[in-house]
Amino acid sequence: MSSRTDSGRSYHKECTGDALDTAKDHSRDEAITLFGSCFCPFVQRVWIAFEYLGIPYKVYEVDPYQKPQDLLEVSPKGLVPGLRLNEFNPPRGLNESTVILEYLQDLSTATTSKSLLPSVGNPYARSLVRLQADHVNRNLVPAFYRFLQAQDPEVQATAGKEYTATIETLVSLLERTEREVVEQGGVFGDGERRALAIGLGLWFEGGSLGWIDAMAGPWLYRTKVVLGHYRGFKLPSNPKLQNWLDRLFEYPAFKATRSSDQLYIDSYERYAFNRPNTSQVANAINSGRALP
Ligand SMILES: N[C@@H](CCC(=O)N[C@@H](CS)C(=O)NCC(=O)O)C(=O)O
Repeated sequence: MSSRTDSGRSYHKECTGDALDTAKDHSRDEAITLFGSCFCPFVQRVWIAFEYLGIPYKVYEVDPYQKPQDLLEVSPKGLVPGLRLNEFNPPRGLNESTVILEYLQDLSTATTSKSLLPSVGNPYARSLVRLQADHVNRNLVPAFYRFLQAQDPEVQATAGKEYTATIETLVSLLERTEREVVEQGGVFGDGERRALAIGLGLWFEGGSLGWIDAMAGPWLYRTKVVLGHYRGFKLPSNPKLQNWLDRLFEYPAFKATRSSDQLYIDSYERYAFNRPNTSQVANAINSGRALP
């Protein structure tokens, strides 16, 4: 059943559930301050990476719609996520979730053995993962908002089909990666399969968190919770997709950044009823422009 009445709920300003515990554990000053908002999937992307890579950080929750001065200093459009790099004097800022993800990956390559990407010795595997991420940014994310913001039932039905198609394309890119990077060349033992799957993410049973998990996971979780609630949406019935998502949503670095489902349902009501001036993302979707 999809919910049809706008009850006027607004976005939350503080994490709940596991995410709140994680935020409390990261409330002391550190070399990096993460400017974030509890409902935001772009923030969750980089938060997952901090958790997985084990990079020290402080969480600082801000309201990006109020555009506080300290947020504008690190993120010129006043969008979260932003990073303040306190090791510089004066501190420097960094914004854009995908750029921040690259930054954290580079930091971790220099300091720890953990990686969200396949090794630099396997450029083709890295490119396949980037193709997946490119598809998510170019197609899946905008289609998510188009579907959620569509009001007319016929437009909703079309937008739902288009969104499903973007998930199916992601699945076929994951399958291609599995075929070309892991399966190709005959029979491997489990150890070799696991080694080949490093950086390819939780799609691979027994694998660890990867680039695509961080890039796509936040929207896939909101697909289940928010699109399920407001649009009665069901993911394509594909057992491999379902198993991937079950593993991902319960994976420690992902779970640690999840608020309660109710927080997302409340926070996305504005999008589901396409209230005017919901956000820069919502305005871009309504006017057919690229996302900010
Ligand atoms: N391209 C940006 C998008 C970030 C973004 O849109 N964040 C939203 C919250 S989910 C925001 O800060 N919105 C404030 C606004 O619309 O003014 C990124 O990838 O970091």
